[in-house]
Amino acid sequence: MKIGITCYPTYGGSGAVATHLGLELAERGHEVHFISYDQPFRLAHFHERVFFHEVEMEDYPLFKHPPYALALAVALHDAVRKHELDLVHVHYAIPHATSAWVACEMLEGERDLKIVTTLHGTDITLVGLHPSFQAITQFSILRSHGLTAVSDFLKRETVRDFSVPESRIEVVPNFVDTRIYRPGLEPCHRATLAPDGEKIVMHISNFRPVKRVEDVVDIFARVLGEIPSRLVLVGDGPDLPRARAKVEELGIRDRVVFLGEYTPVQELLSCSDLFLLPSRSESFGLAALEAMACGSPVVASRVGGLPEVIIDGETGYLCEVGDIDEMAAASIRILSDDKHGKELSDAGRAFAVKHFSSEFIVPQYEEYYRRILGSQSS
Ligand code: GMT
Repeated sequence: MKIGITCYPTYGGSGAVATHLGLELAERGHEVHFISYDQPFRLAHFHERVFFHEVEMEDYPLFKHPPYALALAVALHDAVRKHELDLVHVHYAIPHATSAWVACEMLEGERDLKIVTTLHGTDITLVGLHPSFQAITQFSILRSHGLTAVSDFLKRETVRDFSVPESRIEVVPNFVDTRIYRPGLEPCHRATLAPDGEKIVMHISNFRPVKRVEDVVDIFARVLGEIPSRLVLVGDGPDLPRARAKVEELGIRDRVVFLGEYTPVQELLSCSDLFLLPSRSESFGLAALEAMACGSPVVASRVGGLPEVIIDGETGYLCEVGDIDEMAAASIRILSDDKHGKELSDAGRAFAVKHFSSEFIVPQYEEYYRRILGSQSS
């Protein structure tokens, strides 16, 4: 198949999943064209069947908000015509599903383009619900020929809040390449991150308010009271200054490593003893899955799709949002008992391999595309 993929190219789960999917599809013989305003952050290597098309934007003094959705529609339209794409798969509904619909309308009578939209999270649970976006989001996702959600939770939310018939949404969970994301990667960075042999507590995100990064610091400070440890914070975003301020306020600056944005996160996760994800909302929690695949137990909030990824008491612990005490107690339980930590680590890795490995999930997308295209050809 010839497939177009549109995603946000920046640090974040939807762009990560879209990129890994494109690369896996190319490995399986498909031709893949990424269409976005920048090269996706995890699209690092050359592949003979992978192409990137940058959306061209014209700046003009009249535009307070440059019309990216229109420029993307034109870029999709051009890519479909030029490369004879069979299908365009957009990740995150806003504005991608709308742009894809416009491109499809522009191609009417010329090419029977199919659109698949994958709903990732706040496009449904937060941004999409805003009065300025709800109607267009509902309209556009209903116009997509195929609609997938990354968790059962997100499917339920979409059915409830956007009146999309249940039968229209296929749940295809996020996935991880468990050959790349695995425990014990060499060279191991443990000695650099925790030179005195401390336990390593990690958090990776785009530091948006939904991630509750101040909770991460608060939980860690309580852990530090009991266990020699270091906190490794990876990523950047609007709440990074808050995290820094909290670290200063608690007087633990020498125990916290701020690494900023770092793409090959598996190199870090494979030496993590505990991953914290105390988010207020999380439709899936890709970072938690990547941590588990690398053998790191996870302590997270019991929200959204996280209970579909983390089995409470078996692969990590789930606690109520904002319950710092409970999250700290769970963290200390894991870090103070190596045998228990190892059990959770092994179980998490096994669960990730069994349910969320790319070999298992990518064929589900392929099969879904074939269904949407109404043919069995490849
Ligand atoms: O929806 C978002 O907030 C953005 C998106 C992203 O690009 O990081 O995150 C969502 O999609 C990820 C990939 O499917 C999920 O793992 C995240 O749980 C989800 N974020 C939220 O629901 C807050």
